[in-house]
Amino acid sequence: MKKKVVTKDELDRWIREAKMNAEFPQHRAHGAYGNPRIDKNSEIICKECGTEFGCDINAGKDTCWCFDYPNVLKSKSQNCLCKDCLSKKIREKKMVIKKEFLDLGRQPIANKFLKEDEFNEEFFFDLKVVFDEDTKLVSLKEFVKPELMFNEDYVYHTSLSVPMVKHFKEIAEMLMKEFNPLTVMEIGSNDGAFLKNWLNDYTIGVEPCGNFAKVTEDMGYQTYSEFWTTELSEKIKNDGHVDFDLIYAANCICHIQDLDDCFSAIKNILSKKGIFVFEDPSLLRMLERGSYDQIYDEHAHIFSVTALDNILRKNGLILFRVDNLSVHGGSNRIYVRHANIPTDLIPDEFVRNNLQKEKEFGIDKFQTYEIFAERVEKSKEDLCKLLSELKEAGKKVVSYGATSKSTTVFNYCDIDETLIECITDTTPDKQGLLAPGSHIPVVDRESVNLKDFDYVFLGAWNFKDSIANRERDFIKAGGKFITHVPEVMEFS
Ligand code: DWN
Repeated sequence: MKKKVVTKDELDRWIREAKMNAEFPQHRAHGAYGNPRIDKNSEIICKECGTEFGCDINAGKDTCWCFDYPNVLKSKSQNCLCKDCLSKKIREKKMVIKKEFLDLGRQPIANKFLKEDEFNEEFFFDLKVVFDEDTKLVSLKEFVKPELMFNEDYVYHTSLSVPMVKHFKEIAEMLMKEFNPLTVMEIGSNDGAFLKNWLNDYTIGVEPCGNFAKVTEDMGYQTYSEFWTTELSEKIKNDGHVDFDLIYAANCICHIQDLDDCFSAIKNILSKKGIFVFEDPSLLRMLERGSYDQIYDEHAHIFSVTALDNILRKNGLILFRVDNLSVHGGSNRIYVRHANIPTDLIPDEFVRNNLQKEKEFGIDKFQTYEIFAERVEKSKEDLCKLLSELKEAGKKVVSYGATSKSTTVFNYCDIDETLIECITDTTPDKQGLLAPGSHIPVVDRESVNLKDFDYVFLGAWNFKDSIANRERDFIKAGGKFITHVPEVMEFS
């Protein structure tokens, strides 16, 4: 069943409605019309568990503590509930309180590079971010239809990134050595950078982008060109595959909107002693570095270990190891097994350390996200100011890497061709097209002499060191880099 998302606005509306309902002598914030057991004092009896609890209305106040919760008792015959029973009811009804903390404005599909004659049809949505008080998960308020993002035209080729190819070879070798799995499945197998390290007789891929599914099929790996769902896990079983000893996913699980379905699909097809390993950008690193551009349409969620621990448990899985990685601006690799099958894979000290570190940072507190939002606004102000000043001074700026992340930055900060002349990118499928929303031209790195520019904005700031090293001549010639992570600055 899909979760009903309760936004702050809806909550405010409920509170207003509840206040209006207070015209009745009895308290009825949750449809509790005519509670027959209102005592003379402020205590009333919980209809569900029979315990006495305090009612602020009965105590003579204008509002009650329960006005802060969604109105889940629709029937007029239902009476007031104590806090515990009300929370349980809210959970049962799958209503979750999600509080909005960040608005990154109108945004396009981050990887939909386009031609001029496609401008009229360009899709935009409101990129807002919410915090789930229950699970502590950070997600987009409005999800974009997966088919609009992940289809035949998807342009991010893992194998075009030399550091990422090395990364996947190393992780495959480590998993082989430490866990020795016989059967392997990768979810989000892209162009096979991870799969190719495994024997194709025992390894399959799942990849909704048809262009990439074809690549791995051609490499000899059976590839299901579908989105990962419980239904697909059933289909794979029905096709005769035995349960998998290793299920791996990199930069993919955070793309999946319905996490309960995703994890129950994993549980359905993971062998008894099997492990599920996935890596995605770390929420803690994003908050620490102010890298708000990790937020875009594809990233339905930005994971903390805390939220994953909560959601995995809910789905009968348990997290037993966490590796902190530097890739993609700071990621976590999460190791998971079945919760109810005893093994020697018990949660290690890194799990405890990560949970502790996140707690100390305040990852479970809404206020942390309000502070982050202020930092994001400041980053926008600083970047706009810097680029406008450079423009006025007649300086030329080029961007390096037409990344998904820079789609967020350019659209949030209203940066267009007047401030950044073009973007260089090594991906042939992006070259010759215009960047989503900002419509800044994307060109081949080889076609540009960086020395014709005064400044290079690092769209791919996560590869800062390797880019700066490769482009030493630009620096030697007096050129400067600009980055917005951890704050807007120039460096050379
Ligand atoms: O999860 C995702 C991650 C793994 O990759 C996706 N949802 C999409 C993508 O995000 P991204 O586009 O922000 O990723 P990168 O790896 O930071 O950027 C890649 C782009 O930058 C490519 O188009 C290649 C380009 N690039 C370049 O032109 N020169 C990258 C480097 C390092 C370079 O030197």
